[in-house]
Amino acid sequence: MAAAKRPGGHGTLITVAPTGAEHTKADVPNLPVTLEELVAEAVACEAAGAAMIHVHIRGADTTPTLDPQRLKDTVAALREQTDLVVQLSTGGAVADPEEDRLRVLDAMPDSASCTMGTVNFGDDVFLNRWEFVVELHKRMRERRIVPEYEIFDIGQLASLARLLDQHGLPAGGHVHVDLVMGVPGGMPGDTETLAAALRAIPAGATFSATGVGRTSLPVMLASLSAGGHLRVGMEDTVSYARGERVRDNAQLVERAAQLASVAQRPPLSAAEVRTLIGVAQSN
Ligand code: KMH
Ligand code: ZN
Repeated sequence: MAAAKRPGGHGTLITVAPTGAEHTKADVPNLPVTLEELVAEAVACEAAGAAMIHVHIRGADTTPTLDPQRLKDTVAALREQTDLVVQLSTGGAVADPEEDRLRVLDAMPDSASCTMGTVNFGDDVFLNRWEFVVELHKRMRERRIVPEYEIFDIGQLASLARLLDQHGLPAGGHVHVDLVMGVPGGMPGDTETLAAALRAIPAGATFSATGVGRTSLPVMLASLSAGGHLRVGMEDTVSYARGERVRDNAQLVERAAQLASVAQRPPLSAAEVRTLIGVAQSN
């Protein structure tokens, strides 16, 4: 865990994942689900220190959708109103068909998630067949979309090594990994597991980490201590502290930015993150 040797070690990439596909608007009334709510949250999160946004969208009925036109409109609105690196989720919701997930790339985001294997996901299964992962990787390369490899369990890092070995580096030539920890069915969200995962991360790769639910803070502190970057947001946690619900996504970004600054690795700007992970600069 040689923090200083990892690219981007001088600053912290903070990604906000504001919505996700799991929480309902009925259960979490402050979850951003309309385009207006999403953009307002994105603007506030950028001001608080976020440089990238991991986006799941919702339909008019507030349930998750991968509607192509809505995705394009979302990318356009976020580009218009913010400088954030726009990352679309290709994970979607657990029941989304592979074809719909692949079609997400036609919205031409800066970045897209690419989960490196199948994992139990609470009572569901988040299915990511090998052939599907390879197809995502290939289509992202063709479109010059920079992947963020989502890792829910340590074995998926072996799959990432196999992918890079068999199919080459992604667009931008840099490998960035996001450890999603604490999902029931995936790897636990604790320091020991993060340290074990880092031993399997490709040389030269950057990584961020996010802890789901109550693992949010331990994972954030562990990642900072290991030279890693951070993802926070209501996709992953809707409680701010014991017995206290999250006010909004900016509240989570503010805390991440404060902790990153305490760690002497203050938030990176969106432009710095574009350079770090190999996304073309915006105009
Ligand atoms: N909603 C989860 C089933 C991703 O965005 O790429 C998958 C997920 C991963 O959130
Ligand atoms: Zn997601």
